[in-house]
Amino acid sequence: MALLMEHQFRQLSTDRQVETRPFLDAVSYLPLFFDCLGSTIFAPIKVDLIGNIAKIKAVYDTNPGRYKTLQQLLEAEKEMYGSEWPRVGATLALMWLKRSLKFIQIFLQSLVNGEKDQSNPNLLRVNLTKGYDTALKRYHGWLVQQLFKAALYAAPYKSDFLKALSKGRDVKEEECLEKIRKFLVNFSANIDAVYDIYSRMNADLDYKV
Ligand code: 0SG
Repeated sequence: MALLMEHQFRQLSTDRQVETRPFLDAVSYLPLFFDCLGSTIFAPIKVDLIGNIAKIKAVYDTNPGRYKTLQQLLEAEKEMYGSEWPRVGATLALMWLKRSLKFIQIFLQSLVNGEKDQSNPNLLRVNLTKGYDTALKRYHGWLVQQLFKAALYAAPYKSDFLKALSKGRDVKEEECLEKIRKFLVNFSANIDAVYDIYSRMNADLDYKV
């Protein structure tokens, strides 16, 4: 759990604007989350996430003043790219990144809510499937959906996952879940705010990969 708690997302102010720099700082630690799933078969997912973050950061670094908030960044790209937008630039990268973040959010929320397979309570499949079905499934074609189903069998036991999140320390399950609950407060608020930007600006696309 140390992994998440050491890199908390910022509390949003009342206008719910997400500042780009702190958002990028916080998400830059999330690829490590996929290391906690143990198997190297999750490496391509980590690479995809790192690519999204690098793309947004590259755009932000060209003009930090102009792109102070994520909404300003999208508005600037909308103007810049015209009819190509939103399937372009940092807007496209953030569209996919937010889905991976939503997957993590729903997975962790399901875990702390105590949802489990009663006959295999130490498995994470119920929680991972809920995250996947909510955040990603509709954007994946048949092949990637089958890959997800296969990857579920490489997922770690809950106890091993929680230990990895705690950087190898033996922490009591309830203590760990309590820290995840705290992490989820700002994390979820940031993700919801990003989803709202895409919804307000009509920037989300519904194609499958
Ligand atoms: C979900 C399957 C899990 C299986 C894991 C093991 C097998 C690995 C096989 C590889 C499949 C990995 C999943 C990656 C899928 C990606 O294709 C999609 C779409 O990616 C976007 O495509 C890029 O992220 C964009 O990058 S950008 O920054 O440059 O903008 C862009 O390239 C875009 C293409 O856009 S287009 O030009 O077509 O408009 N990525 C995702 O679906 C998100 C990551 C999935 C996380 C899944 C978590 C599952 C955890 C499993 C646990 C059991």
